[in-house]
Amino acid sequence: MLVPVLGDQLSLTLPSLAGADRAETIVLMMEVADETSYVRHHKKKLAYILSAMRHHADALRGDGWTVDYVRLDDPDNAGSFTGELARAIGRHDPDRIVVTEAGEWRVQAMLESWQTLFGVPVEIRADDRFVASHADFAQWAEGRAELTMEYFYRLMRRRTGLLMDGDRPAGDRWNFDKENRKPAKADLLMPRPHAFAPDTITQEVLALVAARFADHPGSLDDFDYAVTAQDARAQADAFFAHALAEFGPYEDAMLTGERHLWHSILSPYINSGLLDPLDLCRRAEAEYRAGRAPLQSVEGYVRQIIGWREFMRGIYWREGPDYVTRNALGHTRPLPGFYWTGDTDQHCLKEAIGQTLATAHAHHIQRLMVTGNFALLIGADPAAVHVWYLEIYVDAYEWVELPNTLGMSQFGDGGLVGTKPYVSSGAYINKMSDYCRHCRYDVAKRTGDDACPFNALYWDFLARHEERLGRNPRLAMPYRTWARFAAEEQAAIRDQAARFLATLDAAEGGY
Ligand code: FAD
Ligand code: DLZ
Ligand code: SF4
Repeated sequence: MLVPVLGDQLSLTLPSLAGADRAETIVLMMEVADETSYVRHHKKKLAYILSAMRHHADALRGDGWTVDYVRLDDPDNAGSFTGELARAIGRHDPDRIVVTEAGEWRVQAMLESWQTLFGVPVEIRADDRFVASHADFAQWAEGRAELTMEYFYRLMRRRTGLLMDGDRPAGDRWNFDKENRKPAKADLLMPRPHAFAPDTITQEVLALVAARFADHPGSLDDFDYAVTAQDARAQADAFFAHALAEFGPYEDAMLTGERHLWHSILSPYINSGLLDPLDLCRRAEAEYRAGRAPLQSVEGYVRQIIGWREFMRGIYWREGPDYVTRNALGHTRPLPGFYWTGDTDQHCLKEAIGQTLATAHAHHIQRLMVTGNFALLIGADPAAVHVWYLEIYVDAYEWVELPNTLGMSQFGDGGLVGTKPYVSSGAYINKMSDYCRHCRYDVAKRTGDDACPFNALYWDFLARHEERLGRNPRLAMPYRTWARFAAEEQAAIRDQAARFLATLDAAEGGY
């Protein structure tokens, strides 16, 4: 029997390995050009995935499996999963193939073609590393006028029993968001994620990536991600011990020079399979039950994982392969070139993009309310925005990145994931961060050479889309404010936005 294990299936308890006889099974792992190049992945993302794959092959061998591992620099490498499977069938002549379903439409289509292509029985098993199966989500969504994450999340809470006291949510409330959303102050005692020094396997991968993917964005310097389940668990331990308690209050805070705040920095490990998301939620609950972390933080953390993460996956598979083409607001502007260089005088963008290029990570509110917000305000093509997020973040796989970017952040799906576009003026960024204090622009101004660009762009966005968004009850307040501006003020704001957009259009780069 042959069991192909893909780069985001690095779990020893993978469904396709369940019940298999180690003596009769070949596990096939493939580094292939198709996967390393379908977008220009950030160099650190490539290094992380390839190193984690190589370490996982060793972990599988340590667990008694025979692993056939194809490296990217193998001169006979066929460059694709299907090409490598053909070669592996030639080597091993398997009586059947068992594989865990893929994480995206593109790869799932490959798995589904194999049986016909090779004339070998192929069993595709459901990925049980999620709480909700595709059928569960479809059943929940069936007949609902709106797919509200909050209601799906409550179902997941009941299903898992997480933070439940009998039939009631712990603390008698499902959601503690109101207590959260605090701005943070720089603090010398702020937790820091572990830095893992590259071992020889990682050093070899770093050299490979530097040589082969020199034209990909991002820096390889100071690579310090965990690449084994053991080290990923050490980072999880550090998060539970030092950061979880403050996770809720500071979830949406941003600070100059502080890349991580109280976030867990575990998404790369969860998404590639090194950590089990449900196990992390249970550990978070145990911290609450033991009185070491407040409910508002633990509930916030659990909601991100069994709420948002599961919900995004449900949307991705429910909406089908053409979800990526949705563009409800008809946006077409290329993404500015500074998304690949960080070379902008808007401090918030410089911080978020600069840290992204350096580390391949940014936390949620930077992704949503800085880079995502700006892209939406300028009317960037959601497909281009999607490609940027897919290539630039270490945790980005299409099933989770696309609904977050095209749906939640760019309103490309017209309100399926979020009921209103996540747009804001500079005021929100000023409230949640110290960025504006370090910026050459004045966040209080709407017009003039030193006015914060987010301000004019925000009102211009609302004015441009009034026909579509003007009746959205969640936008009633800003539309009322816009209507109260004098006609000259409105004209000056729109002129300010037009001049800013013209400058962007005249600049080099972007796609
Ligand atoms: P924490 O802040 O510590 O959160 C805990 C965990 O909750 C995360 O590890 C993650 O597993 C989960 N989580 C939190 N929010 C989300 C969410 N919206 N969707 C899914 N899971 C969530 N997350 C990805 O894993 N991959 C992506 O490609 C991705 N792309 C994004 C694109 C945009 C435009 C936006 C706005 C968000 C995106 N997110 C993505 C969600 C979120 O930004 C990251 O999960 C988070 O920043 C990861 O860092 P962390 O592990 O420190 O998270
Ligand atoms: C993202 C990625 C990259 C960059 N490289 C590989 C690879 O060489 N081999 C592999 O098995 N997987 C890789 N991956 C992850 C796959 O793209 C991932 O399994 C799919 O996105 C899931 O559908
Ligand atoms: Fe960003 Fe505007 Fe604040 Fe500058 S003033 S950091 S551009 S929000």
